[in-house]
Amino acid sequence: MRYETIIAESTGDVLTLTLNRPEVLNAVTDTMLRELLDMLESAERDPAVRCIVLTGAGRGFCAGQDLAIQKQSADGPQLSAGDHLRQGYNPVIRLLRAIEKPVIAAVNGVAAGAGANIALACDLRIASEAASFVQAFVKIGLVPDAGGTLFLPLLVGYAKAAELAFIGEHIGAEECLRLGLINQVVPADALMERTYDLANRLAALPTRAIGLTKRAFNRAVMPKLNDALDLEADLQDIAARTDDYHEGTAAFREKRIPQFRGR
Ligand code: T3D
Repeated sequence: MRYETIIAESTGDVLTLTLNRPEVLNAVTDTMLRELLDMLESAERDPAVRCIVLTGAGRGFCAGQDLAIQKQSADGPQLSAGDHLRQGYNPVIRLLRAIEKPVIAAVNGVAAGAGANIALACDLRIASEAASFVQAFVKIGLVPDAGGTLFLPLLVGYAKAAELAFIGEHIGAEECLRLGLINQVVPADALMERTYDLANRLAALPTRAIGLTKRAFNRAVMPKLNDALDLEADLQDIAARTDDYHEGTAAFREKRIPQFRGR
């Protein structure tokens, strides 16, 4: 497979996947989802990969779904928001959790919408001081997806998760650390060096045991991940039929403040 939207680089036992659409803060396209899934499947099979790093090119980590393009299935017709999650995002999120190797998100800048939740699906998050997280869904009339309805309350507790998801406020790296959303904050120019210190350290440990530990953590704290992903897709189909969704996405494209009406 020839890759267009992600750069894959291996150094020793560490595979780095860099989301690479910097002009739109690495907003997600169908091609990006297919490529990410393909790369993760290869990494899962490859015994030479013992740790995976996911990061973004340019000043963003990932701005979530690309709001400027139509969503298409491989053979043409436009997909509903729910089918887009079922076919595109959910397999990636499932694999990020199922792959029995440590996965680190090196969050270099803003992580918004599904971009934030892709980072939350990783095992560990190191963020630059320039990073921020935003559950941007509500700003366009959507429901958190890409596992966010499970990862957020699991990591920060219900009250804070409700605040983040209902209001969609931007939160900086230090606040993310305080909340337990991320593991470390480092200076922007030290992000990749500090990430590789950790990645190389992990890759030199008994990674089979680490993978089995991940399996046990998945079973203990997120046994209903599949249910959450399925429900998010069903709910997104409802949300994406509202006037507020059409207003939210139009307002984003027209760079204006949306006028929501609750329907
Ligand atoms: O239907 C389904 O598939 C359901 C699935 C949904 C999954 C989701 O992820 S829904 C959430 C989608 N994401 C968003 O709503 C976030 C939209 N972006 C933003 O709110 C802001 O861009 C950020 C908070 C992320 C960053 O703000 P800022 O001020 O640092 O940057 P900017 O100026 O807004 O963005 C820079 C450029 O990237 C800009 O393009 P321009 O004006 O320079 O030509 C902007 O339009 C573009 N960009 C940013 N995010 C997206 C995007 N273009 C397309 N899609 C984006 N998501």
